[in-house]
Amino acid sequence: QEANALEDFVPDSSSIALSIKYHAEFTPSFSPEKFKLPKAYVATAESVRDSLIINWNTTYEYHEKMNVKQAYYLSMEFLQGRALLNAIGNLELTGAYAEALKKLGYSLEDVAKQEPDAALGNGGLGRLASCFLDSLATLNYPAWGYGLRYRYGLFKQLITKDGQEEVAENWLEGRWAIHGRLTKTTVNLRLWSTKLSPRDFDLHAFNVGDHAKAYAAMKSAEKICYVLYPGDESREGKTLRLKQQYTLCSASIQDIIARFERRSDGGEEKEEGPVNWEEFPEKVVVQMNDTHPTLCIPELIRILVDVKGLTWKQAWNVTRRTVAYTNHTVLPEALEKWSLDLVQELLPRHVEIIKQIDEELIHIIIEKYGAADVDLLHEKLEEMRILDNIELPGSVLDLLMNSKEQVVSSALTIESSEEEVKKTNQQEEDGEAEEIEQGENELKLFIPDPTQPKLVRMANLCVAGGFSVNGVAEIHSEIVQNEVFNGFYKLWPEKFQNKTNGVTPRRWIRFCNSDLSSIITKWIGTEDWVLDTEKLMELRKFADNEDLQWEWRESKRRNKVKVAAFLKEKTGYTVSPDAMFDVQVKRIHEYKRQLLNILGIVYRYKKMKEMMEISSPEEVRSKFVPRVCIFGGKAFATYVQAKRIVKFITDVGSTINRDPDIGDLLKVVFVPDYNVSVAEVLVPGSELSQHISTAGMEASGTSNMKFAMNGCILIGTLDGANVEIRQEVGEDNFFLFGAQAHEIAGLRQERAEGKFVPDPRFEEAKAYVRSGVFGTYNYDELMGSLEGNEGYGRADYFLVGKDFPSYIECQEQVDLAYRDQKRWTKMSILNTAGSFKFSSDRTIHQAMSIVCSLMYMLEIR
Ligand code: 26R
Repeated sequence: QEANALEDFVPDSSSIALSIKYHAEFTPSFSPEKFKLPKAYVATAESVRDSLIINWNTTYEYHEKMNVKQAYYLSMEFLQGRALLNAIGNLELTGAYAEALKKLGYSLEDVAKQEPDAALGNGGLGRLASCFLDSLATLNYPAWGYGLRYRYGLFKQLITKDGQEEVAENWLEGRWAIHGRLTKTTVNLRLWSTKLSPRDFDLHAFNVGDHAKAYAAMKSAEKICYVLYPGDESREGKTLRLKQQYTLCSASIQDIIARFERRSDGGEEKEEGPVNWEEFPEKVVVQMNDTHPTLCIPELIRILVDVKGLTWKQAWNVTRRTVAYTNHTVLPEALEKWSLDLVQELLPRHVEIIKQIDEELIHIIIEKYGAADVDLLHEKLEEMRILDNIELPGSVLDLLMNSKEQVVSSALTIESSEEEVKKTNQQEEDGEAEEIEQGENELKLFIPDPTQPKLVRMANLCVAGGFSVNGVAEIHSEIVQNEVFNGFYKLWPEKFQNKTNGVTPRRWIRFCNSDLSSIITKWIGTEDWVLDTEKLMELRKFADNEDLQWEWRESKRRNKVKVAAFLKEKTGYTVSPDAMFDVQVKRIHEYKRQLLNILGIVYRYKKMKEMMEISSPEEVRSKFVPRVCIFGGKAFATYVQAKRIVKFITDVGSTINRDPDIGDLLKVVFVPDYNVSVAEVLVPGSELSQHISTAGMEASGTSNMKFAMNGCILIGTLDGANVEIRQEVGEDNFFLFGAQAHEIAGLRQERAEGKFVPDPRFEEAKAYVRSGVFGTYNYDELMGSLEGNEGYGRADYFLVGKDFPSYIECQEQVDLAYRDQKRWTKMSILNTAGSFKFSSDRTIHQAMSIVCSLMYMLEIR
């Protein structure tokens, strides 16, 4: 009741100012002398936290009382970014906080900038998890997030003369409640960390002075959660990663089970009695964000069988109805496979369980394909088994032998029943023996290859152990069903589905682009679009309206001015807000083809220089639209080729940006340390954004959605969510180029056969790089990878050369469209209007209504 009384209390700016002052004085960790910015931030955050906790408790108590089905999102990554503005925005207290801080002599914006990003993730997969939590809270779904509380999140990226350098960054302790907009539902993100249990602390060693020994155990426990995704090249690295995954799974599953047990036997109206485990899947759904939390499956079975006393069959059935799997990549090198030896060493009981699941799966496969065609069966088992390169279990071998004998003896029975065929018993026996010998030979097919490692294929375990498998965009889900997991799709078509990704319109328009948001609200006539993005479609009818167009352009320009100031601060480069802002920000990866972008720029630069030799500056200006080309993104610390790309981009930038002939016509800027907060500045101020992966390789992409929402026009291939974005915003409002997914295999084949004839413009760009215009760094390796020289196996595997001509021609179309500012602004408005589908609210609604049809939404108001 106390909570309820507090619940109705809406703070105003005076009470907020009081609460901030209170925390500035009484929150430990600060001496009460001066009330400086960092302290203002902590005090403000503490005050916001008070509001969140009230709602959080209310939410939790309500869910407990109603005993609703609860969704658990398990993820090794959550890329939260900053929390403060998001939290007060969702509480609808932004104005009040701004005013309160003003009374205390601060600007909310400056205070908010004190907060370091919580970068507990690498990129798309982690950011998606955070957007989903926002939508779950906003839509009143009973949900929890589970992750790890890494001491060091993603490294901080420095750009030096040698390219990227990584530094560890210690983010401050965060405040972890995610509040839904206009609702009291507050979703908890529970982040586990590890420490030594006091009973394991070697007090004796400590007392006799062996401090090192006493501390070693502490360190060994704590280090599990020190760093996000440590390099897994070394055995040490791999072991640590596996321990991290197991920590997440075991802690979360134990927590989930405890809550289920408490809810099913607690409460006054409920009957006391044994826990009904059959009910577990009606109260719990565990969504695994990629395969990283796969150990949930054997862990749940382990606890149900070993601790709760269920039979194998019961536990397996409960598990199969509880967990679901989202696939986020089809790149073979990113599909997780663990060495069986390593898992055996760390988790022997789980290996027993995995072997049993593998055995169940083998029987299902045999049932489907029969044992008669041994080659077919072998092929299917190779493709679908969870254990790779591991002998068949005894029961399966017996079954295969028996079925061989049955096939043989039934053939013999038919033969002998035919009167014409007269064979002696001896002959028959000979024949039978021969056949069985042949059967044994065939069974040799199944003997493992001792030169190859024994592996556990986590994705196969997820598909076999879960009730649902989904891809993250239509084209990606097609590839999942028809290629990567086709064997499973034929077995269980009903398991497979698509859930096109989305992003939260709160953080990604309303809060990061309040300028454009007010314009949208003004023209639509309501702010409801923040909760119901379909309303954005209403902008379509004003796309040609000159007043809206003018407001729209002015708003974009104000955001560009902010970007220009930001670039100046971070890189020292001065750029003109009158130029087109052309952006590619995402992890640096060969398949994302930052190389295609930068080679396009190289080519453009060369053409400008050539034209300057023979034409007037006016003529050059009339041919090329001035552009600021912005790059950002981190390369995985040990990914050599990606790091070369970073170095190359910065080298091209330093040559072009210093070229006095070029001036504002072209600038190339690499923004260091791209993260969520940097994106919140860049996205609103971008005009063209690049999503140019080799078709079929980008599962979805999510920044493409953020850019489109903010009125940025996309240039891209038919890949991932680009396909659906183009469909929604209209073909005329998307710059499309490049080969399509279904052509890629054939094109690679062609290349391998030496049939590919490169476009002279591509050759020209590469030769220009090699001529040394961009400095003395040796670019042979980088350019060579596009040609397939010796030592670099996969000749232009990502088909940069193939798509280069259509890319630069498409860029000419971009220039043409930009010159006509009316046309461009209309395209921009239509991008925002057409982006309604890409709200994570839509994704979450689709997922929750199918995955948990038994769950009801709870409105806590
Ligand atoms: C385990 C290790 C090998 C590993 C591989 C891959 C760890 C992390 C990843 C990240 C992958 C799975 C990822 O981030 N995928 C991205 O997911 C986004 C959200 O669905 C997509 O938008 C994006 O296209 C995809 O690359």
